[in-house]
Amino acid sequence: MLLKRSPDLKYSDVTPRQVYLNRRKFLFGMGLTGGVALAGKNLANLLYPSVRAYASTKLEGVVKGPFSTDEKVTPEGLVTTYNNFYEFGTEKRDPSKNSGKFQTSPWSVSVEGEVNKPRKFTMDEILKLAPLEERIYRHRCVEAWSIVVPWIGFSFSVLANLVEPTPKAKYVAFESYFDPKQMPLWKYAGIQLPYVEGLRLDEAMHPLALLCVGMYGETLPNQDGAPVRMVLPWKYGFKSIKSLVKIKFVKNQPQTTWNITNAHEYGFYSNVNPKVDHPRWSQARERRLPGYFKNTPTLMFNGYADQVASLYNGMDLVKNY
Ligand SMILES: Nc1nc2c(c(=O)[nH]1)N[C@H]1C(S)=C(S)[C@@H](COP(=O)(O)O)O[C@H]1N2
Ligand SMILES: [Mo]
Repeated sequence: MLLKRSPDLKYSDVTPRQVYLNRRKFLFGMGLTGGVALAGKNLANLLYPSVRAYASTKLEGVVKGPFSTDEKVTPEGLVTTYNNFYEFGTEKRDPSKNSGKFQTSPWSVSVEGEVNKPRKFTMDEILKLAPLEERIYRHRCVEAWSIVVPWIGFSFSVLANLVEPTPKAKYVAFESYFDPKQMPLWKYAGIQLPYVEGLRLDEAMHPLALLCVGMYGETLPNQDGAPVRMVLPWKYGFKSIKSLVKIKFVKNQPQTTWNITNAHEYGFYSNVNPKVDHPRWSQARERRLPGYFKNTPTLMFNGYADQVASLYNGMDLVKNY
C-alpha cells in the first residue's frame, strides 16, 4: 500500500542506484589504494568517517564470546555510515545522517504472548541479564554485500528463558520502535511500519541468535539499531531487526516486513543460500565491503552451516526461501 505513494523509492530501485553510487566511490577510492595499504586501518576509517559520536559509550566488562570468525573486521566508520534502516531513509548514508537525535533513553522492551512471566525490561535491566560478549559475525545483506562486525550482546535465549515460553509458543514476533515524528522520512520508506520480523522458536533459541546491545566496544549507534536489536548471522540482514520494543511469543508464523512488501522475493526463512538466487540477482557471490567486486563466494547459511543446518533438516530450502 505504501509502495503506491512512493513508486520511485521501491526497494527494487534502490539497489541499482546504490551499485551506481558505489562505482563512483570505488573509482575515487582507486587512486587512494596505495595510501590505504600504507596507512591501513586509520586511513580506512578516515575514508568512511564515523558519525556515531552522538550517544555511544564504552561498554565495560565485555568478554570474548563463542563463534567469532577470524576474518578481517570491517572498518567501523564504514559499518556506521553504510546502513539499511528505512525509518531514517533508504539511501545507505541516510540513517547515519538522520538518526542523530533519535531518543533511545529511557527505553524498554515488552516481552509478552505465550509466556508464563510476561514483563517489560528496561535497557538497564537488559544490560545486566548476562555477561556481555563480543562476537565477530559475518553479516550478509540480501543485496549481496557483506561486512564483518564485532557485535556485543548475549544469546537471545537468555531473555527468552526468563519469561518462560509456554508449550504453545512456536514462533517469536519482533517489532521495532516507530515514531513518525522522530522518523519523518518514514513516508518514503516504501514499507509498512513499524518494522516487524519473526523467527521459529527453535531458531530464536539457537545460541548464535544474538540480542545485541553494542558494537566495536561501545553501545550501538542509532543508525545500527540502538539501543537493542537482533543479529542473526546465518540469515539475510533484514531479519536482524533494529531498535526493538516488542517481543511476542506466538502460536502461528508471524508476518515479516519484507514478506509483506514483496513475498515473491523475501520469504519467512531468508537463510543465506548461495544456491537460491534472488529473482533479480545471483546470491552465489557477495561484495565484501569496502571492496567493490562481487567476488567473495557466499557460503551456505553464511558460513554457519555446522551450527544451524540441523534446524532445517528435511525442509525444502528452495520452497522455504
Ligand atoms: N527496523 C529496521 N530494522 C532493520 C532494517 C530496517 O530498515 N529497519 N534493515 C535491515 C537490513 S536490510 C539490514 S542489511 C540490517 C542492516 O544493519 P546495519 O545497518 O547495522 O548493518 O538491518 C536490518 N534491520
Ligand atoms: Mo539488508
